[in-house]
Amino acid sequence: LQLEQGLLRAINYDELFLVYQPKLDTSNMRVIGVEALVRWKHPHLGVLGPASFVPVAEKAGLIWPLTEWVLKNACSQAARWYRNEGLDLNVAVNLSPSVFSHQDLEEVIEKALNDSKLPPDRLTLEITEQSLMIYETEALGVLERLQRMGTNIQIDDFGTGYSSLSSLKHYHFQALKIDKSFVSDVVTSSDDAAIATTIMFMSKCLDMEAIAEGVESEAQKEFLSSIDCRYMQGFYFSRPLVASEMADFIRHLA
Ligand code: G
Ligand code: G
Ligand code: MN
Ligand code: NA
Repeated sequence: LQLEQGLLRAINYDELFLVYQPKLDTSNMRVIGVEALVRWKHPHLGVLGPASFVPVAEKAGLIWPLTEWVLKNACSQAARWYRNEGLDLNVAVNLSPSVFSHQDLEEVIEKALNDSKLPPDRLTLEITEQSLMIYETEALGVLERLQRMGTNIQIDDFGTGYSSLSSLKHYHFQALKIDKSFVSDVVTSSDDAAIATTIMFMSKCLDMEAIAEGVESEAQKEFLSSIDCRYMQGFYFSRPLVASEMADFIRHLA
């Protein structure tokens, strides 16, 4: 209960902040975008990760204001990077399944884009397979309209949810994100290697991109490259950074 009450205060009084993890094209070592990840600088408990408060937000009916806060701040930061530092970065926001039941999702996204003046194609929405299952018809309609608006849709944690192969057939997403649970043992587990290879093959057949997440080692990167996976994200390249660290990170990559 205390965490619940604190969370409302956190949203309204900016105790939340975002960190941004680069997604790379490993064929040329360019940053293709960044994923915004929310943190809570709690006055007594220190910095909390989303695993400890997103479920609280869901239960307390605060997922909606939290999502609005994240969208607004991620879009403004992307616009600010461009204006102040000449960094043209696509920013990705994670959407919980429950926000698809909210009627104003499109309006809120449009408002975040308008207020920040961020072009829609600089915003990516990361959704999970669960979103496609629970709200199948609803979500697909919303996603279609959001994509028509110009935003990119990527399927997060791909392969860990109830399979939504039928929605892949009906709907063209920009990318599948290969879940880090498959990447972590991809070098030593022939099962995980087979799963990663299959997801790569499937994404290619369906004309979608694939991004491997949770890449932590050179050996994982090499294996993924060998199955033609060029887009990667993970601690091997960079941990999530605060906004002011991004320009330096990109400069040192070049
Ligand atoms: O940030 P971390 O690296 O600890 O992320 C843990 C989980 O929290 C991931 O599944 C990630 O997708 C999720 N997450 C991070 N930021 C957000 C957010 O702003 N909204 C939602 N709904 N989930 C988030
Ligand atoms: O579910 P989602 O993909 O949005 O989760 C992102 C989460 O993964 C964040 O908590 C982020 O900090 C974490 N993460 C990012 N890169 C790595 C990595 O290389 N290894 C591990 N173990 N976690 C990572
Ligand atoms: Mn994600
Ligand atoms: Na993920």
